[in-house]
Amino acid sequence: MNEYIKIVILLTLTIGMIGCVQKERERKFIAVNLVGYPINEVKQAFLVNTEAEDLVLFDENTNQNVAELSYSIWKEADVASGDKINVIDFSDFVKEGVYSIRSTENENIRSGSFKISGNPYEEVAISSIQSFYYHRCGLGVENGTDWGYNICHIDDAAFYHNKSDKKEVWGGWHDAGDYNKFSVNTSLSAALLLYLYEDMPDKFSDGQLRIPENGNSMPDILDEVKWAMDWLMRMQKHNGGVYHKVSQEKWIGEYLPTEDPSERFIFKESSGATASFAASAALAARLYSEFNKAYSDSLRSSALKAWEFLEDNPQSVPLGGFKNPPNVFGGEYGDSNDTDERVWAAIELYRLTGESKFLRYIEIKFKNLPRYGVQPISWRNVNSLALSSLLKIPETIEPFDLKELAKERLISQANNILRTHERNNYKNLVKHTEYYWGSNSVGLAYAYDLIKGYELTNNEKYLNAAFDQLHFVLGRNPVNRSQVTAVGSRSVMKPYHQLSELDNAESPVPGMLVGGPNNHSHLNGNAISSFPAKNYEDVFKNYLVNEVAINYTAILAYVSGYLAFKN
Ligand SMILES: [Ca+2]
Ligand SMILES: [Ca+2]
Ligand SMILES: [Zn+2]
Repeated sequence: MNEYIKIVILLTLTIGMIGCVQKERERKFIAVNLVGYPINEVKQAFLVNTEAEDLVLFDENTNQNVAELSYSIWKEADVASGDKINVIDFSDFVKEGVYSIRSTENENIRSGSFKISGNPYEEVAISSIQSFYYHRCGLGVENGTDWGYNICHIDDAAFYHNKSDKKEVWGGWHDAGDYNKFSVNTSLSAALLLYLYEDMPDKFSDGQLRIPENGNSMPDILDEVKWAMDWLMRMQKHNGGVYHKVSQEKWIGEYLPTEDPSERFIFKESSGATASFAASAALAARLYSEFNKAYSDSLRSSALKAWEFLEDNPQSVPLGGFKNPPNVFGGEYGDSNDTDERVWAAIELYRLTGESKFLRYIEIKFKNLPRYGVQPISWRNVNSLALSSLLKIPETIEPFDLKELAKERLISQANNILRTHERNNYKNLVKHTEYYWGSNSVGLAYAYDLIKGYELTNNEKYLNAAFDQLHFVLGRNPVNRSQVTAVGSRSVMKPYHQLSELDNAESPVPGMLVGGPNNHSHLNGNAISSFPAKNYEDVFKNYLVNEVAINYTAILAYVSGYLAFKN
């Protein structure tokens, strides 16, 4: 290719890009939380890239205009999306119903419909928790809905490094759009659901979910998590270590769970998986004890055995974190720093046993925990979970007050997040540089930190900003679509979730959070938009933006559950 042709192509591309940017900027719409707004909270919608003097709140049931609306203008365009936003505040409107916001003169300027009701987020929380049932591996899923499937993957699995040897590791949750199973991600997801239960136990009951354990007198959320904990216990070795994952060698295409022909293998143990398991099993042992003492005892001894492995192996196992062997592709979930997972385990084991050795470990390691820049909760970073759990220890901790230090760190983290919130015109919590794979879960992880900031200070500014992130995920965003499958009046309908794509049901499994806008990796190298927050499409094959995952949905469950049930 000669230089001249290169320049022509470059110019064409550049002009194309400008055209594309221009077109994106011209997209005019009204962005709302497409589920709705609680009666007594702040209610805001965004009029995007246009002005309109004639906005009304339209009652969808009576077909009447019920209020005239005004807005305030935000002068600067939003950095992540390029959008110019005008804020419509209708907090004063407190009548329950189903509404939309419309221009009376331009019928193209209208929002999707949304509710104003006492507790619009209860259905979000419950459907996100219910969705875990449709990730269960190793049983026939059948509950009278459209998304059942026959028993799958009962042959899990042979050891990758010794293929003639096998161990029973059926059970657990399929990780994401695919069917592999990862210990660190399962422990994290289970723990988030358990913390939600711990923080508001009277909101969770038996009979709440459509699962086989409905009616066994244990709260259904605990039954669902038990399915995962049972699997994690099967993943434990005799020496206490926990195998890192059960997975195929490489991706071989899309199948229904039952029809997946891939051979699956158990990979070696890692200290990250072992420490995360020790934390989640100790937490579970504490919460299950009032319902099932024998089960709680077995979780407790498994958690203590995992801790023994960690004591025997003070360095990361393997050094540098888990790596896929050569010729193995797909999820790696490697973590080069397991200190945060170990501290989290020690905190949960202290809360379970009261043994002073765990406290001594926390004291020594605590000072070495990285100070917060801003790090969202993930399978490789559990600092926020560890600190917020530490703060639930009722007594003062000697010799120096760890709790004061934890409190100071969590509040400083929350304040950092508020600064992003103030800069973003969409009032979400993700910096424009943070639209990488899974950005929706990053935003909700920050909302978790804000909820902790609120609990520590009672200052509503943290809580309101957490609500704003939920509004973003549920539709008040640059792509004008709820990022939760089949939840909200306009939502993700084509997630990368093999079951939802291949089954006969019209709608995907409801309640799953997709990864969301991703500006760091593009399908076939093609960016969807030149703006980070608009690199999203509701297209099955684009797993980089539209894949679901248990850890995404678990953080959605925590945040939506907390905001739904806090009163
Ligand atoms: Ca139950
Ligand atoms: Ca880590
Ligand atoms: Zn399965």
